[in-house]
Amino acid sequence: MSEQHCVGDSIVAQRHGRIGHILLNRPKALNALNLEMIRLITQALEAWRDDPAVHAVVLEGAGGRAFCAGGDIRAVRDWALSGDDASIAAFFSEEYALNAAIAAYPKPYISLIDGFCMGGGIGLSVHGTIRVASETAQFAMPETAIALFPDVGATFVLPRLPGELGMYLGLTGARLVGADAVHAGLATHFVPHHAFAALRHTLAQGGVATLAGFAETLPEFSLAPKRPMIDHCFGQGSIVAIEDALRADGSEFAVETLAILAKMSPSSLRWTFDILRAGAGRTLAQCLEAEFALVTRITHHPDFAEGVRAMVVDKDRNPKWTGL
Ligand code: QUE
Repeated sequence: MSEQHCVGDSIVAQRHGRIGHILLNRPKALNALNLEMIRLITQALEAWRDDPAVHAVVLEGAGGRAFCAGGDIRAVRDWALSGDDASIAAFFSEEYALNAAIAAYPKPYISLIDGFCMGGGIGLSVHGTIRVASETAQFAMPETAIALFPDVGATFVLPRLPGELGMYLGLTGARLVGADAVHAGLATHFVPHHAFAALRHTLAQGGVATLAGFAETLPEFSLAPKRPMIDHCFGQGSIVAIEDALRADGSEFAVETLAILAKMSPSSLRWTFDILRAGAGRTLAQCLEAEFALVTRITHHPDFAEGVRAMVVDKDRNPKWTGL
């Protein structure tokens, strides 16, 4: 692999000592994943798989504000509006293939996560062996706000989080700060942001075992007091039953959660509920296959173009759902 790069590259892949280092490098777009980045990451992982000089892969986001804030959902909307189904299929099939390749990678795959880690960013990190979150990290699967659903293998991961946390996170898009992400199981280590440069250097010199020396005392799980209520309400058998349970609970948190659900695409809530429940009984490969079947169908639903318009393009945050 070439060690050359220019500043405009969307991905910078270089070997530093014993690690292959991948920098997601579209900081102005919060490192949102486009097809070029998906292809370049895939190529770097393939090149390092059988390279004995590379002991582990480390992934980071440029700019400090985001690890990766999602996928290039604007492009997907444009393809949906112009009827370019082939581009939509290429984008999601290659993204999901990368998620599977990360899960199967034969070397330690370490994500160092500062700032936003959402949607596609979760897919790039959560299937790897080690996910280091700093106190600035914010994890979320916010797709129901744009009439998508938690994909990139989240239909495998979310049902395996403690209790009904995954259903809660997937339906509401709630954000978890770094320490909470460790408690929930999306991240594996909590390391302060100021130690990332030293961690990167030490990993390159000493390999993965050096990580243990960087662990910070984990603050308590801020959702711990809410867990019984979340498990009860989000363990119901339908969206209607979840909403009824939240109303019956009546706590401030339940009322806020109802208000969040009321803003999401109603169609999206229903297909998210169904695919998360089904994901509990599927392998990762089966989950990705089911996600691909669903995503290529629902990107044609009018709520998707409208959701991306409201949340990403015009940013008025006021989508007009069809209600179908
Ligand atoms: C819900 C989402 C996404 C979102 C906003 C939501 C999403 C996504 C982006 C995003 C972020 C940064 C970018 C970009 C898109 O925003 O999935 O092009 O530069 O990728 O409310 O699901």
